[in-house]
Amino acid sequence: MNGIYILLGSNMGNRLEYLREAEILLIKAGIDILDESSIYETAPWGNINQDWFLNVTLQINTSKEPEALLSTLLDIEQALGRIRKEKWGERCIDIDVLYYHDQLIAKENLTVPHPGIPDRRFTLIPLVEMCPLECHPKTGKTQMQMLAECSDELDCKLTDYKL
Ligand code: PH2
Ligand code: MG
Ligand code: MG
Repeated sequence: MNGIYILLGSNMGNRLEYLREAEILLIKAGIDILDESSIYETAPWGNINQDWFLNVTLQINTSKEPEALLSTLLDIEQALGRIRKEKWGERCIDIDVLYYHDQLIAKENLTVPHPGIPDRRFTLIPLVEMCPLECHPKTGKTQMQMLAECSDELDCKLTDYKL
């Protein structure tokens, strides 16, 4: 995997506005946005009793190490008013680190690559759009291969929304 990829998700309130605000705060924090996927409207994974999400993946550049990047992302979630209730519960904004180049990190608060990638179409579909042939640093599988093998069948609809 060549690059740093993050996933933004929102399923509360004005979802598109939350994604846009998050992007503005990322830039304000000194994080460069190199590329972005389309925005997808996605069925809730894990806890189906909640509203659909908007999801988008960004390729970023930053001099921050993974832990410092995570802490910036959590600050941005907080600034946008995220309140953590239950695991996989509804959220106005969630920002996850998917890949940090080929780094493998297994810490209590941070696992990279994100362990959910192979099981989630809402993550794999935008990744395939951006970097289909980049390999997962642990399994060596391309994003395309993972999508082909993914058993998740939840809807992931391309939208015309723009950040
Ligand atoms: N995030 C989750 C749990 N479920 N479902 C969709 N469609 N999109 C998400 O971003 C998402 C989810 C945990 O962070
Ligand atoms: Mg998440
Ligand atoms: Mg998160």
